[in-house]
Amino acid sequence: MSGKSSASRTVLLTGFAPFDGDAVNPSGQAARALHGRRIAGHRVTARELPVAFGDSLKALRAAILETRPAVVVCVGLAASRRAISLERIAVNLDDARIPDNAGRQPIDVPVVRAGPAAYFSTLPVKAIRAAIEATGMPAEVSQSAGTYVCNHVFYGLMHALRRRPRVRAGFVHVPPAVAAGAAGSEGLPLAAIVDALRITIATTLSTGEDVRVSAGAID
Ligand code: PCA
Repeated sequence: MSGKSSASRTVLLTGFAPFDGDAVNPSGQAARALHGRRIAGHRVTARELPVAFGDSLKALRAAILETRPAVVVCVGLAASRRAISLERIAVNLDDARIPDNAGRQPIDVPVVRAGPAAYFSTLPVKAIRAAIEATGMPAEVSQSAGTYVCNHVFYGLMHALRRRPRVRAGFVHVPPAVAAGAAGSEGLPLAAIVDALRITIATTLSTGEDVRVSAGAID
């Protein structure tokens, strides 16, 4: 391909600012660590999103327009999880347990009025899980990104790209970052989280169809 139709070589990687009283957010730190890195012939552009309903999506949409990415991976912290969580489903629901950083706390409202109930990730989540596990790190496919700002961003991302199926996109929740060498019960070292995100991007760029062990859909 050439000229205007040439495929984008940018991977947009977003993390979040700290929230809920924390001083740091490993999702933003890990994204920043990969900014400018080349992965499988693509260049990573990292952005930090505010932990705010509405504003987070405005920032994400502006970054998509600006960078015209081939792949978008949004990342957030899930404080209670201990594995890299490849999110499969974004649901059209904001239901905030705590106020966001702007003081807003939407309860039981859709992310997008009259939008579909849910979108699926278009990242190859099973192949990514296998690739991360092969390095000895814990990884899982998750069926819920919650109903807070992370799910809001995930749903808004998939909605924004609904007519651009060739731009692969999805969401990854990461556990808290712990001191190097302390992997285990409390979380993962930041370097391991960074490596898991690098593997997520590399696997997406090298995988066409996701791993499937059986087919059984009902028409
Ligand atoms: N985690 C929150 C929002 C920002 C973040 O890093 C969530 O899981 O919704």
